[in-house]
Amino acid sequence: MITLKKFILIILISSSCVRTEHIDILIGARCTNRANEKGVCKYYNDCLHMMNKVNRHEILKCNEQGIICCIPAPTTETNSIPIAKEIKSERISERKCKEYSKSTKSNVTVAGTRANPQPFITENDNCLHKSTQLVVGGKAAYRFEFPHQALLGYVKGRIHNWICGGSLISPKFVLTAAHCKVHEVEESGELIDYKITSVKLGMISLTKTDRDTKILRIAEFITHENFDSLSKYSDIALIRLNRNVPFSEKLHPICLPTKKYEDGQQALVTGFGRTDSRPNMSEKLMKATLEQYNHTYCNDVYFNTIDHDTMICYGNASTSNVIDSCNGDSGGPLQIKHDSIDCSYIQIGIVSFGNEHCNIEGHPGVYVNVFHFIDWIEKIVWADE
Ligand code: 4AZ
Repeated sequence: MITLKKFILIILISSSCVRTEHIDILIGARCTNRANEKGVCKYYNDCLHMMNKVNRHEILKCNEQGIICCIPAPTTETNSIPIAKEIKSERISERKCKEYSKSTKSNVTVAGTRANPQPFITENDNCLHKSTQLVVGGKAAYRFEFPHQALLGYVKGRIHNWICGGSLISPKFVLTAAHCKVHEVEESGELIDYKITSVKLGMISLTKTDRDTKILRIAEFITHENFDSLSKYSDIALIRLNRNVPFSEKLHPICLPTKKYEDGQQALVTGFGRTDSRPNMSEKLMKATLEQYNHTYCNDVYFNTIDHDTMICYGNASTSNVIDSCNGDSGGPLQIKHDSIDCSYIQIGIVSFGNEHCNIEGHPGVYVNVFHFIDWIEKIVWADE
């Protein structure tokens, strides 16, 4: 529909629209209108969105012959294409996840054939954990199945213990639980603090190492500023390693989540934590499938101490064979297979706490909701990007 005002405007401008050489010089010149908006001199016909200006006095003419100061249309105008708002920019952790997954591929040169003598380069997929099988009960992981799994080492005098878990998330950072900073042990009636000193990667066994196992020193232990050791709120920390870890198909990082997962979501927990009723850590890396418990139920079990945003509860509903994480699994990852990036896992939780007897029926374990802390992680891990 054309309003009377717009009609007058068209007559006014089109009647004086004569193109001469002198006018061509004006076209493209910068101009500023009375509202101090910046534009470019254009023929009225090349700037039709200005038709929407209700007050024609706002339209500044660059000359008297149909050239106006054309102010670019705002992107929020109703007639603009509404895609700009919907384009979701990729998080740095997503970009890094794709980049790191390339370490599981290698380029190989294939010799030419008689019919096609030119050699060509092709990509080899070296992924060592292709299966997406779920695990029934706790089971030993196979070699290189969890290439991001870390073990944290503690020292007191000449005694060295591997106690908490962690996960490699970049060449220099391991994600873990804040409560893993120190390890308290009762010795002859006294509480002794063991200090964290090292990180082990690329291992399948608690104590044995081989040529794929790496032991690194800790440069810095960064505890989340809101960590509360009593409630275990914000039980999340980052370990800065003293050097970069070279990636391969045997050792590469886990990805961070891009969303919060729902009740019933299944995930794998891994660690060297206590199994059955044995008092010691497991010699083998173990894996178990758990599922997300409803928040209200979990909050009831833990006497209203579970924070809905920062904590998630995972357990196993089986009554015959209760599966759980346990002492020593703390700091380790709760993960799922990546649905779109080949050979990658996504870490949705960090083992935080639970019932001290572990496999109690109807008693899920409590995990840090990693998704809630993505901004905090990204700011530290990829600070220079
Ligand atoms: C621990 O002390 C621990 N069942 C970790 C997880 C759970 C219990 C205890 C959850 O490291």
